Amino acid sequence: MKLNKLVAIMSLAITSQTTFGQEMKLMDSKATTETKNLYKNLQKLTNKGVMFGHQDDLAYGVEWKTSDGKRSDIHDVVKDYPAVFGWDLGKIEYNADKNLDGIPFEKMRQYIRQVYDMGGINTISWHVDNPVTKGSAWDNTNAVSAVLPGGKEYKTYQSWMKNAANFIKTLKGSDGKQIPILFRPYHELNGGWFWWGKDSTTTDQYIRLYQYTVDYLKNKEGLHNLIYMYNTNTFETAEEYAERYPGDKYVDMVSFDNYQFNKLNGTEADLNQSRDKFKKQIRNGLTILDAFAKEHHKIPAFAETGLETVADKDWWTGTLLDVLKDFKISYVLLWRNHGWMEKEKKFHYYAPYAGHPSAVDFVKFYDQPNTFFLKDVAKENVYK
Ligand code: BMA
Repeated sequence: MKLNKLVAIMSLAITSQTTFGQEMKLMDSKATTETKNLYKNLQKLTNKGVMFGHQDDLAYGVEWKTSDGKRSDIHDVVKDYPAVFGWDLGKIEYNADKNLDGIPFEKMRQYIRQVYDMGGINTISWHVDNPVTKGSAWDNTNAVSAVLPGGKEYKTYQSWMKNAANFIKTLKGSDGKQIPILFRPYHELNGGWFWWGKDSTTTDQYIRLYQYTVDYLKNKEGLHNLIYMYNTNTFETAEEYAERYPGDKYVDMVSFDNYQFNKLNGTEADLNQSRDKFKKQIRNGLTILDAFAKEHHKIPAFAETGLETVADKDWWTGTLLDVLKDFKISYVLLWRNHGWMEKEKKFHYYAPYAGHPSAVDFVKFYDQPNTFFLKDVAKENVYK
């Protein structure tokens, strides 16, 4: 073997070791044992394949609205659950009974426990209302300066964070342990639609908000079961991705969201165009994310994606996996299976259900050795 080839192979081995190696540590030095173990096992799993995640998976599906927590559109198709389950805290700020999409918090708590008990992983986002106007998260009226120390809604926001913290504190497994959560606050930060987004905040304000939230939950509330995620929406350059990064001491995982959009007019041309654009975007995004994760020693994830109604029957292997197979990424999460939306007069869902045209291809996706669902992950005992 030529020396330069040997050096190349050795440096490759070293790079991949330092990427997801032992020195990657949670930024919270007081993290619970289960949380530390989960982080360590996420690194291990990321080297082997990609976990499949789904938002609100156990709560409802396209054709059903309530369940005992066993039903899942994914399970109906592959007889296995996702490995990662997404939940959203929107409306916890008022101690409401239900979240913004109608899931009773009481039930959410049970689902999260069930996931942990089964050996799966929970991730939480928070579409928190605008603290100034009390409009939705999508009300992008400037609000960040008002909630930072000295601001006029500081006290209100403290109480909102307290309500979120109190809910998180109640998340315990049957073993009595605090359940580790991949927490993804202030997501899609480079979009302009949320009040913490680019159109309503400066870079400095965003970073202060993120850091202040972490410090509050970790130091004031004493929560040590959170793995913090940095999350952007679609982006083009490494500079754009890094612009509002709150720093290595505040983040454990790095991620982005990116959806495929087509006009859903059913034409071949429309689909081909949106598919090409999406594949290009996510390949570019994952390439930049991979380099950023390596440089900062963080675990990468593809935190939200999907094509509404999965209007492409080979989407799972032909589009999603066709790009993901070239990257090391901890998980990919598909957004929620709401079903029919009366107001919008359209279907809103991102994962297949039994009998859906893409279900056959989804089984193919499931059968790949490098796509992980609950059975694969439960075997690994990720909290041990
Ligand atoms: C959006 C849509 C909304 C939902 C929100 C928060 O993408 O699914 O219907 O309220 O996410 O889950």
